[in-house]
Amino acid sequence: MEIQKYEELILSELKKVTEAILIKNPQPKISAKSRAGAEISSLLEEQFVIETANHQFFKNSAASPDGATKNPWDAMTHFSIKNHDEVIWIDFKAVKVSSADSNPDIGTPDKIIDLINSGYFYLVYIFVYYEEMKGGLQFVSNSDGDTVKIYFLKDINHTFRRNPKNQLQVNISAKPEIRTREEFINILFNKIEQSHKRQIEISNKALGAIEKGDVKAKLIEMNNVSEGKIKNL
Ligand SMILES: [Ca+2]
Repeated sequence: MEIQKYEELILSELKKVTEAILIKNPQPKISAKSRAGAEISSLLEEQFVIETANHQFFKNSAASPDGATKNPWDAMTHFSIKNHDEVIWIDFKAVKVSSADSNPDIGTPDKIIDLINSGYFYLVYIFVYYEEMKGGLQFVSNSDGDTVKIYFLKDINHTFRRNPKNQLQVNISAKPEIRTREEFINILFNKIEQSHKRQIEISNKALGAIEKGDVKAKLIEMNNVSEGKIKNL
């Protein structure tokens, strides 16, 4: 099977499942306050398992254990086709429509490296959108008119970056780009390399400033003045 067709099938089936969940839960009883993202994720995880219990392609779906914030996936499933079993890791992203221009962390690159090393490839982001309403929240569509935006990490917009906390980041509105799996491995390692180089540059600059010693000398001078005032009391 052609890889691109295979990927399109996985995404379209995942999208259908997520849309079905949203239709069944248009206004979940979740307060649109600080923990809304985590609570929406829990709802979607649970419902994903239920919705795929007897699915043509998705088997043995699981939701992340309660409170396991370091779990590499929110939900996972096995995409099964012609005796081929593909593990899929799902990361749900609940976006408040009013904050559509943020750059959230989307996970450490170590996750995808582990997944590829174990013989799989597909970490998928599923974005849903919500707005506050009286007594809770409701799912809505984004500015493109989609209630669900879905893409594989492998197809992430090329503007993504790795930050110094070893987290990948991308603008929430950035559109995915189709690339091959190998192209993704290459771009991922370019980004990791660029990130380390930026950090070296920042550190070199800081070391240069320390070497010059002005800041430290100024602090010592200021401290002498302050201490002098105390000593003269
Ligand atoms: Ca998530």
